[in-house]
Amino acid sequence: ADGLLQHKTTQGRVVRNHLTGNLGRTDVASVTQWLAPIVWEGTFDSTVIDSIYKQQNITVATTVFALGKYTRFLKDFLESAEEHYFVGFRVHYYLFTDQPEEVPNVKLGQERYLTVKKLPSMNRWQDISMSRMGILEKLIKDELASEADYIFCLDVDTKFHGRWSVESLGRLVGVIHPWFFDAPRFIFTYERRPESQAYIPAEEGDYYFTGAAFGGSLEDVHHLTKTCREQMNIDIANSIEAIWHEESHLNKYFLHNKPSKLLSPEYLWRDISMSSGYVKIIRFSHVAKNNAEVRPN
Ligand code: 2GW
Ligand code: MN
Repeated sequence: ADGLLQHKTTQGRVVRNHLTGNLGRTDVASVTQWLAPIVWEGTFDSTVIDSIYKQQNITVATTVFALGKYTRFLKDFLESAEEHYFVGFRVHYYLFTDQPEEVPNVKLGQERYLTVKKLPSMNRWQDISMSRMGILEKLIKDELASEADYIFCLDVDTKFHGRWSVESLGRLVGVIHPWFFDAPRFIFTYERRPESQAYIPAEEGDYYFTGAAFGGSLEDVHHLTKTCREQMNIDIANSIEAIWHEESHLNKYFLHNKPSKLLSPEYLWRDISMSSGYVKIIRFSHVAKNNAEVRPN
């Protein structure tokens, strides 16, 4: 009887048909109201999805900024990425720093590349964080077109602990903020002042996304970074700074430009000492950092 319900794929793997599919989660939503998948452990088959992308010869540009004392995070970031991030696929890191001499010498695997770009030092950390949008906009436009297919933009005070790979790819990809994935909308820390371009009214908004990780196709991420940069410039002209800086503008952008794929907080957890029954595997997390020690002001 099982023969009717199953068939063999070309790889010879037995899969169930659409009526008896064995993938999925019942404890968390794995699709949005606009039918974008929300990627959780248990919602995809890594062997199947790897074999699809293996045929495509893709390059994933990955940007990270490390200015001032944040260069200390680079070693763990890069070493853990080499262990867990798009393993077996071509990755090109673009690392922006004011101190190229502090970039550690991390051994990269085959088809893994690192380009270091020098930036001037900045005094205000809010400027570091917010200037990323304009710098990424320019990188994508001037350099990436013939170099990469997808891009992810990541915080550096982070580390990989588990697989982050092709299951995360999509046209426009947002990561649900680990503090708010189980919170009701009124808790979300969207910008609430109508004077800011990042303003989101109380009755709007679907998810609260982190600024620490986002990505997608070059075209879509270019439009995202350009829009956020423009909106932040309008705010500057109006002498207002959004509560969570470019993260607030990113959330506004995603409200009107729905991500085509969402990544669960497995893809940016708070720090590994924290746990949640929903998060079966921590793939990427913030590292616990001593703010007083690493932040200049
Ligand atoms: C220095 C003082 C205070 C805060 C940040 C910095 C700082 C940040 C720095 O001295 N050098 C530096 O390279 N950065 C870069 O900015 C670095 O890539 C870092 O990961 C990123 C964001 O700063 P971070 O990680 O300290 O902020 P979080 O983890 O509290 O970030 C969330 O909120 C930010 C906006 O306020 C961003 O949206 C960020 O993406 C979010 O994760
Ligand atoms: Mn961070």
